[in-house]
Order: sequence, then structure tokens, then C-alpha cells
Amino acid sequence: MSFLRSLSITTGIVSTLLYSASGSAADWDMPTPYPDKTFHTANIIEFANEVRTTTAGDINITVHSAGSLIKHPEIKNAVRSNSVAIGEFFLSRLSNENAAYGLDSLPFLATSYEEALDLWQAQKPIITELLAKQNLQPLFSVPWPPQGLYTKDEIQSVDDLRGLKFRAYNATLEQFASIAGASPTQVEAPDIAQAFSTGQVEAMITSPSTGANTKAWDFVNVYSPINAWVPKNIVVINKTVFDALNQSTQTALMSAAENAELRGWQMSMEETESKTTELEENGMKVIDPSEELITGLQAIGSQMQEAWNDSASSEAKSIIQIFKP
Ligand code: PCA
Repeated sequence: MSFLRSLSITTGIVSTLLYSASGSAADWDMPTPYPDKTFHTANIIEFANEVRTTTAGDINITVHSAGSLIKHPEIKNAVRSNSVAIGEFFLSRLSNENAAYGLDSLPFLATSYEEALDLWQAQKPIITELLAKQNLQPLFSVPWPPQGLYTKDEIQSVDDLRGLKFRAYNATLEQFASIAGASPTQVEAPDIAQAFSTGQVEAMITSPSTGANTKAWDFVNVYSPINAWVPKNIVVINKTVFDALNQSTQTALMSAAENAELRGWQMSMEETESKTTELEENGMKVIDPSEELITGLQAIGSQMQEAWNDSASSEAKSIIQIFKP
């Protein structure tokens, strides 16, 4: 895909450089929110391996997946305070700090990988500045496959969502579900299966990746690829830690980050198809959303975008201007 070429241009041309050892080896614990089976986690493990190799063992990253070391809501602050040097989180979780972080989760703003990449290119310089104020530096960001709807029964229109106990993963999705008349509850990805099996929730919007990895067929029957947004994870490093590294270590880290970003986008695109097939192979009905359902969901999206316009920060608005001039 040609837009992936533009991604590799954005992230920089990866160069092979001679590494000069710093003489001081560092062991970094890296908390991540999602389970090992998740492609984001696999990608991060590859990133850690590459960093270990290209720094000749100077930087040794140990990945602690599924919120096992630090719970998802705490990961950003743990890196900020340097309890850990590096970590991953779901970018739009920070939308309560500044709407600039949440644009990739606004319904129907950017719905394809091409649009998601345009949005990321518009977001990146601005959120890099915002994160620097918290002593954080972005290393790479990777999208989930477009988000779809998981339900027990076929959904014909927004009305059918009314009253459903709905699993949410951020404030924007909670708002979307509430406007649709559903009852949202925040549940972290590693807890999804339990939340369904105990009846805490009965429907959700997430990627085919998270659906297949949580064996959604055990608790719902229908998957509708509404493809309403393409949200991203981000990996950040504590800026003081980064700035203290010698030049060749910094370069090795940034090269590995560029490779991870490119590889991650490719993995994500591949999973969109392969994980949807896995849902089908395990007995789920994959049903394209009806015209009526999409129109109803888009109306909710428009309503949210209008409300967003009234309250968004100047940084968020400038991203929109670059993304949609
Ligand atoms: N999976 C994660 C975030 C978005 C996605 O596709 C989750 O459901 O928590």
C-alpha cells in the first residue's frame, strides 16, 4: 500500500550505524496493558529484542504485559514519575487531559487506515509537544484494527442497542454507548471474558483482534464491522532517561521505534482480516451493518463531533485543521 511508504518517510529512513557502547547497562521494566497474544504486545517484544541487540545488551527491556506490573490507568504516570523508564497505553485514555489525545477515538472522524495515518501525522508533532510538558517522549504509535460491534443478537438499528450492558474502554466510547441508550461499564481488555461470563456486560465495541483473543464466540453470536474509528496505542519513554543516554544509544532506540511503528501498522492491517476470519471460523455471524444502523450511529457521531467542537482545546482544533483543511 502506497500510504505505508509515506509512513516510512514520516518515521524516517532507518540507518545502520555503528554502536558505541555506553559502558553502563540499564535494565528497564516496561508495563503494557494488553495480554501476550495481542499483536501490539508481540510487536513490543520484538522492539525490546531489537533494542537489546542493537545496543549490544546496554538496554535490556523486560515487558510486563496485561497490566501485570502496573495497571493500565497508572502506566502513563508511572513513566512520568520514572517509576518505570518506558511503557505503553491506549492514547485516547488521555483525552480528559487534552482533546488532542482523543481524536482517533471520535466516532466516524477517521475510519480507514489511510485516514488514521493522516490523523497520526497531524497529531504527532502536537502531542509530542504536549507530552514533553509531562517529561514524556513518544517512541511509536500503532493502531488497532477498525472497531466493530459484538452482540448476542443481530442489531438492525440504534434502537436495538437500548438497555444493553455495554463494555467500554474509554470516556468517548462510554459517551457513544450512553447516547445510543446502552449502559456502559469500563472494563480493561484482560477482564473482558470475566465481565461477560458474570453478566456484567453483554455487548461491546472493539477490534476483531481483541474479540478473537477473548474468544468472543463464548459469549456473543454476532460481529458487525461498523469500522467507526481506528484508535491507537502509544509507547512513551521518560524524557530525562532518554536525554541521559549517549548519542548512539538514542539512535539505536529511535531506529528500533521506527521499525516497530512500521511493523505494527502492517500487523494491524493483517489482523483486520485474519481475526475477522477467526471469529467466523469459531461460529460467529459476521454481518455487515444495515444502512439504518450505520445512519443512526453516524448521527450519534455527528452529535459528538459538534459537542467536541464546542469544548476542544486549541491544540486539538489545530490537529483537525491539518487533518481536514
Ligand atoms: N482493543 C482494546 C482497545 C481497542 C481494541 O481494539 C480493547 O478492547 O481494550
